[in-house]
Amino acid sequence: METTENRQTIFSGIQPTGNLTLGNYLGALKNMSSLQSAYDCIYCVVDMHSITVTQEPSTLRKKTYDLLALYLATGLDPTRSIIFVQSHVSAHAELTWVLNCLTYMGEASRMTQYKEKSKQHADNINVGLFDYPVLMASDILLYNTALVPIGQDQKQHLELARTLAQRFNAKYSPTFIVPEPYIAKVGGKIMSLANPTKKMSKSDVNENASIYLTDDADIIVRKVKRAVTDSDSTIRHSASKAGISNLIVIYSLSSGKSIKEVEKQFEGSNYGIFKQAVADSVIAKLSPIQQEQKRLLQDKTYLDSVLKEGAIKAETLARRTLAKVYRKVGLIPRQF
Ligand code: ATP
Ligand code: LTN
Repeated sequence: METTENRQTIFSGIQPTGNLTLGNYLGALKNMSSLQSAYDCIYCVVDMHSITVTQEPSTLRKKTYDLLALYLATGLDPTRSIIFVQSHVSAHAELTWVLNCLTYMGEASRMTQYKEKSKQHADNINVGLFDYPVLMASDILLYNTALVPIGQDQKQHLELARTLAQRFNAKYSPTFIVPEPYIAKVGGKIMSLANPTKKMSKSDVNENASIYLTDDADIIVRKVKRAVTDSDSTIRHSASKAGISNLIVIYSLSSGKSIKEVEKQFEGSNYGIFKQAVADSVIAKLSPIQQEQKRLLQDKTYLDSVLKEGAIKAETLARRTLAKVYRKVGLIPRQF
């Protein structure tokens, strides 16, 4: 990692569960990759977050490698960034314990994601699910993170991380950097194709609601053509045209054109022509990523070497912070 004194640190993570969607790519992965040129980046596969809902162990193992390969295929570069799996650095769980003791039941209960997931998994509302945002705060705070690229849905969790950092700093002494969210102006919330007032989500049960990063060209064309739009026929970005606006954002991000340019390009076109162009630009973006991911998954030795190197580097940084935290709260240093 080319560390220079004045580069800020970025930390972000994605859970290795569900089928990642175009929303994950445009809202998170794409930015994670481009930020590498200006920041020291740390990117984590947050497998411990995944087990807050029931997981089949063999599927979780497979999905962890799938996500790692996807990270690399979208351009995350282990020679420039630290790329690792959360459970390989035990300091994440250890800092969570300390931060738990500074987190109020009330503030954790107010988390929207906790409330939603509790409804979705009513038979398994476990303490881990409740504690999810504290583990996320630990991920971030261990690395002196200045900026956290996330989608809009994670803003509330980041707010809690900020609160916990400030609370710890005030109670003991300045220790943690108070992190800022980094939310893309365009693409921070890609909407569902089936219901454009709802976020495109990898846990949506309706398969037509999301474009999965594994979808082939035919499926992408079919899903985009079926995307819910209004009965008007102008291709214009506006609050009253949620479906078309979402497709404009998707086209804009996958083609690299601004919203204005897209509106201009399709002035006078109909929805059919526009939808085909959206599908084509998504396919052009995703297909090289899919091929590279497939190639990488055949090279387990390489993937394991990336994980090893990433964990060693992350461990060194995380231990340093954890030791400081333990000392400040009054836990005596161990003697071996
Ligand atoms: P779930 O629906 O199971 O909660 P998710 O689709 O939100 O999952 P996460 O693993 O929680 O996926 O998110 C990974 C990253 O992708 C996060 O930074 C999240 O904010 C971002 N993200 C997820 N969905 C979208 C979306 N529709 N638009 C933009 N960013 C998104
Ligand atoms: N909660 C996040 C995933 C996540 C994360 C993080 C994101 C876990 N730890 C640290 C940024 C920084 C999610 O569901 N997208």
